[in-house]
Amino acid sequence: LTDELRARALTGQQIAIEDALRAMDSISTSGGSVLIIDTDKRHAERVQGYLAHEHKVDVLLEPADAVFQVSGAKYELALVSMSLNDFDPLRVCSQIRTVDHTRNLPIILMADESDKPRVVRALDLGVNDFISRPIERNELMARVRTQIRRHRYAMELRQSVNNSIAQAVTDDLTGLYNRRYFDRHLNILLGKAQEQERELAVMILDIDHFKAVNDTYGHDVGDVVLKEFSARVKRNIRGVDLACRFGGEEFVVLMPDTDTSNAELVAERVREAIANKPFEIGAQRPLSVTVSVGVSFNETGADTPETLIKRADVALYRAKREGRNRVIL
Ligand code: GH3
Ligand code: MG
Ligand code: MG
Ligand code: MG
Repeated sequence: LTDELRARALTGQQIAIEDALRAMDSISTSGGSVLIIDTDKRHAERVQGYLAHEHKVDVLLEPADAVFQVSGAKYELALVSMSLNDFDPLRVCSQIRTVDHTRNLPIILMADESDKPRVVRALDLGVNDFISRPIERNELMARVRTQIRRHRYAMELRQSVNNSIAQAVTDDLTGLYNRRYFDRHLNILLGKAQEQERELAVMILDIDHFKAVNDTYGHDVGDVVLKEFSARVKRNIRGVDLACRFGGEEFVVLMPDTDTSNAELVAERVREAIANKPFEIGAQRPLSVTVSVGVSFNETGADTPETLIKRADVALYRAKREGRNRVIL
């Protein structure tokens, strides 16, 4: 398909999925990072020899250290022997499944005929595959490739889903949350605040005379200022506060569990963080920027998202009228 046809035929989301699938098709199955867990040194080394020309293979002879070893490195596959002396191989596997960042590690069991009943149970418990001893080289290589391919597919998919989610909720220029995310979040936070009779403060910020920045220095410099402005806002609020680009050069911050005096403190801190240090705009002299801020508070039970925002907006316009570069509650 040409780009134009694609754009017409598919929505953005479909394009993202198509791209992810295409990326997955080109995933290689070699150069894997494999860990063999086996107390039988000779056997482990033979298996290692089978795989070594295609993958990077470590051997762990001490199953007690398995979880430690696996979580410390970026393995893409564990080959676990069903004969581990005093250790229960299924326990080793379930430990690997318990630790957060090894949960998705593929596991292949190396099993004797007599291990079959336990292997079946292990497959039920989430082990990915098994291979019978004596191990046949080509079979081993095929099973290893399959698991590595699946693992890499899954990682790729997880990554691209995470990226799309992140992209859907953020503003491209500033990296702050976007308006859509803000609206949903305000609904949820306000509901919670009213249910639990807790405080919620809303702060709206609007850069002063921003049109003059664009008119004097150009749109690109305006964008640089918007980015730096956002970074400063972010640095001066808490992790639980939610900062979002409301539109243009207007921003809003939601502050849960924040009373009047704390909200005023934060708003003043942000205002100063903007006003006290001129913005670097490349070759030209640093630029003084100021911001006006309006703050409102949830009046338990009575407020809707709209009334809450409206009051902050009224406060903001008072701040503008009274001379800008100030906070009004
Ligand atoms: P006031 O102090 O009353 O807020 O004055 P102002 O000039 O900031 O207000 P106004 O709302 O008139 O101007 C906002 C300007 O912000 C106009 C618009 O071109 C600019 N703007 C909006 N979005 C962007 C953007 O993404 N990048 C840049 N560079 N400028 C933007
Ligand atoms: Mg304006
Ligand atoms: Mg403005
Ligand atoms: Mg504005």
